[in-house]
Amino acid sequence: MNKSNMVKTEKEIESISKAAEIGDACFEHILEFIKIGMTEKAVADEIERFLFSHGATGLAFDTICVSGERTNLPHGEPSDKIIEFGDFVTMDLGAIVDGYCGDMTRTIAMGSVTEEQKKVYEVVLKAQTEACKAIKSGVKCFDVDKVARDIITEAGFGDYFIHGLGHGVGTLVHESPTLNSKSDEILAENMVVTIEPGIYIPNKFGVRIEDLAIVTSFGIINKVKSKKELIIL
Ligand SMILES: [Mn+2]
Repeated sequence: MNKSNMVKTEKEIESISKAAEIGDACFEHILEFIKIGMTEKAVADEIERFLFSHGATGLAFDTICVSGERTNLPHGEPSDKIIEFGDFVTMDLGAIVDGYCGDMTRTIAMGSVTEEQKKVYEVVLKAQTEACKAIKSGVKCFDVDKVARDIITEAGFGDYFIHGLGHGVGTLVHESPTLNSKSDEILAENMVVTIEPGIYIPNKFGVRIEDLAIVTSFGIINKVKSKKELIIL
């Protein structure tokens, strides 16, 4: 992909912004909808129903809704597992609007969290917010990845951040630039990228927080407005 395709036009950004807005509305709706005792599939179905009934013409990717131990699967498919008290639930969703993709992820807790869950969540949140602050035009992708990775590594969870920080988004949900530890691509104004660090602890749980943002010369314009602080329902 050449640079001119990575840099989005105003119109493209408008479409991606609309997709992100539908995603935010969907997440707000799901916070009311989701209950202990539902299956992951039931929640994923409701996410998709909402996206389509609020202007999506398609899905950017197969909706992810995983709970409990299954939150340690970054690309887990929604299953018949019942959402239980004490579970983390990770939802990764994206509408398509005018052919352009949305992409956002939130992890929420059902009922209560352990100290360990809280700790891991706070580390991912810090990595995510600091990486957001590090992004602007002229910055190399691996340097942004490093901001998040260093925070997670210093907290002792480096082995569990098993993917890159993010990726470009456009007509495809995964486009250039690639934000990972090896990518020396340079961010430019009006690129649209995700910021999505995660920690996935085998046999325990995982946390991922993902925003979708426009790169500018002064920082990002974050298109995902949903709350990032830990939500315990
Ligand atoms: Mn993504």
